[in-house]
Amino acid sequence: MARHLITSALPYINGIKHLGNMVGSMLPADVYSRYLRQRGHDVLYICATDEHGTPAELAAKEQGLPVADFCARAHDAQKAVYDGFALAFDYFGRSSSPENVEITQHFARKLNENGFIEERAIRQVYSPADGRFLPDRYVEGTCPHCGYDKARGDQCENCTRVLDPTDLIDPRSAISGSTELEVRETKHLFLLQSKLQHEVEAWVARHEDDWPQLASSIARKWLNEGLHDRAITRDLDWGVPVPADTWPELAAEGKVFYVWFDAPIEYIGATKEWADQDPENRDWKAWWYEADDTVRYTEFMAKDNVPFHTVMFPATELGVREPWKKVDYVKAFNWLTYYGGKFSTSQKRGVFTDQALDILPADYWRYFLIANAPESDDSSFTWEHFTATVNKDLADTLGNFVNRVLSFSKKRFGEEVPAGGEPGAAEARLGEEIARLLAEYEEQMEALQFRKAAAALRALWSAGNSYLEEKAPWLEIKTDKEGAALTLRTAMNLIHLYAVVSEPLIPATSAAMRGAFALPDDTATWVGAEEARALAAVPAGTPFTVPPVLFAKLTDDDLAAYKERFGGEEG
Ligand code: B3M
Ligand code: ZN
Repeated sequence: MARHLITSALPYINGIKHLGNMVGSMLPADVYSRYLRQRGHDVLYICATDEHGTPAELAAKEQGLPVADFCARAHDAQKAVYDGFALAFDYFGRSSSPENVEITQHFARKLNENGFIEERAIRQVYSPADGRFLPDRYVEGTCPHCGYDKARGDQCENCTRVLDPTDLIDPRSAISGSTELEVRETKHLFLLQSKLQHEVEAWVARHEDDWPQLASSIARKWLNEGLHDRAITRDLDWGVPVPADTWPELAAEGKVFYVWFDAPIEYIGATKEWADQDPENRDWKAWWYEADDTVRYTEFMAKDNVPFHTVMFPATELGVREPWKKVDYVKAFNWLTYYGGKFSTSQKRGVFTDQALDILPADYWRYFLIANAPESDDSSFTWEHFTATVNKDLADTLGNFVNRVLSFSKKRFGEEVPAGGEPGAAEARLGEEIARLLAEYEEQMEALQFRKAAAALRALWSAGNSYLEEKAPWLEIKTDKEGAALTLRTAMNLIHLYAVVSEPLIPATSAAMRGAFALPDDTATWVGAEEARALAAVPAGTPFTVPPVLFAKLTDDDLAAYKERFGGEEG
C-alpha cells in the first residue's frame, strides 16, 4: 500500500467552469483517486478555489459585491457543481483561508531569510482619483499598434500584442475612468528565481524522464529560456498581505502577494484546512513536510499551467530550504475544443459544468469526457459525438446488458440468481478474456492513460455482450433450462464485476448495479484475477432486483435541442 497525494489545478473563482476545465484537471484526478482508493491505497485528494487577483476583484465589482462576499458565494456555487459531478475530494478549500495566509507568509519569510527575495523600486501607474496604484489590466487606453481604443495595460485584446501600461495612448483608469494618471515609483518584492535556476534544472532533470512528454517539454522550454526574477507582490486590496514583521513599509502600503505566488501554496494550505476541520486532527504535515518516499505526489492540470507547476512552484519550494514535498508526477492535458474552436468562459461558448448537469446526470459526462480526454492531442467536443457515445457505450453496451439479463432472469427464474448448470468451455474463455481485459484496464489506470483505461473498460462491457450473444439464453431456455440458468448467473456475475471496477468512472451507476444484488456482505472494492476468471462472487440463490434503466438513449430530437441551445457549428 502506498500513500498518494493528489491535487488538481485550483479552479479560478470568477465563474462556473466549462467541460474543458473539468476534463483537464479535476475529473481525471477524481477518477485516479477513486481507482487508487478502490485498490486499497491511502489517498489524499486536495483541491480548492483560487480566489485572489484582479479578475476576482473585477468580477465582484461587476456584481456590486465586496470581494470577500463574492468569493464566498462563488466558492459555494462551484462546490455544488463539483458535488453534482461526484468529485470525491478529501477536501475542497479556499486560497483565501487563514491557513493559506499563514503558510504563504511563512514561505515568503523563509525565502527572504535565504536571500531569494529582494525589494526593488519600480515605476507604476498611480491614479490619484482612485487613491491607488493600478494593476496593468486596470489601465485602459488606445493600442499603439492597432489603434484599438479599449486595450488593457497588459495586453491588447484586438491584436493580442503584449503591452506595458505606459505604451497606451490616452491612458485612463479602468475603475474610475480618470485620465489624470501619474507614474510613481513604488517598491515591490522580487523573487530571485535566477539564483535558483541551477537547482531547479537539476531537480527537473531527475524527474523529466518519468513525466509525460507534454509536461517535460514545457518545463525544458521554460528552463532553456532562463528563469527570471519576478515581482511577487501587487497593489490590490484582495490577497495575502505582505507580513508586517518582515516588510513593515510594504505592509503599510497594503501590498499583497501576487495570485500565482499564493495559489500553489494553497495545495498545502488546503491540506491544513482539511486537518483543522477535523478534531481528530489528522497529521497533515506527514503528507507534505519531510514526507518520506512512501508518499507519491501526482498533480493534474491543463498545459497552460505546467510552467507554474514544473518550474516556478518547485523553485519556490526549493528556495524555502525546508523539506516540503515536491511533485513526483505531472499529468498534463491538452485542450478540449468545442467543435474545433475554443471553449470560452468570457465569451460563454461551449458547455458549462452546471448546464451539463441540468441536461444529464454526471455519469454520462464523466464517461464521455474520460473516454475522450485530450491526452496526446486536443480533442473536440461535438453533440453528435457525445450522443453517439452515450447511446452506443453507455445505453447499449452497458445499460442494455444489465437490464436485459436481470429482466429476463426475473421473468423465467424469479427474483433470485438461478441455480443449475456447470461452467464449461464458453465460461472458461470468458473468464480468461475478462481477466486479460481487467489487467489491461489496471495497467492503463496505473499509467494514467485515461482514454486507454476507458477503452479497456468498454471492452470489458463488450465481452459480456459477446458472451450473451454466443450463449443466447432466450433460445437456450427452450431446450436446456440448466444451461440458460448458468448463462444468466454468469452474466449477473459480470454485472457485479462491472459494478466494482467501473466505479472510478461512473460511481452512481456502479452503485445502482451493485445494489441490484442483495449480497450479505458486499465489501469488495476490487476484483482479483482469479476471481475474474471464476465469475462466481454472486452465488445462486442471491436475491436481486431489476434497477431502473441505467442510461437513457438520446434521440435525434435531443441532439437537435442541444445544438439549438448551445450552438453547434461555430469554431
Ligand atoms: N487558477 C488556473 C487558471 O485560472 C489557475 C490554477 C492555479 S493552480 C495552483 O487558469
Ligand atoms: Zn492592438
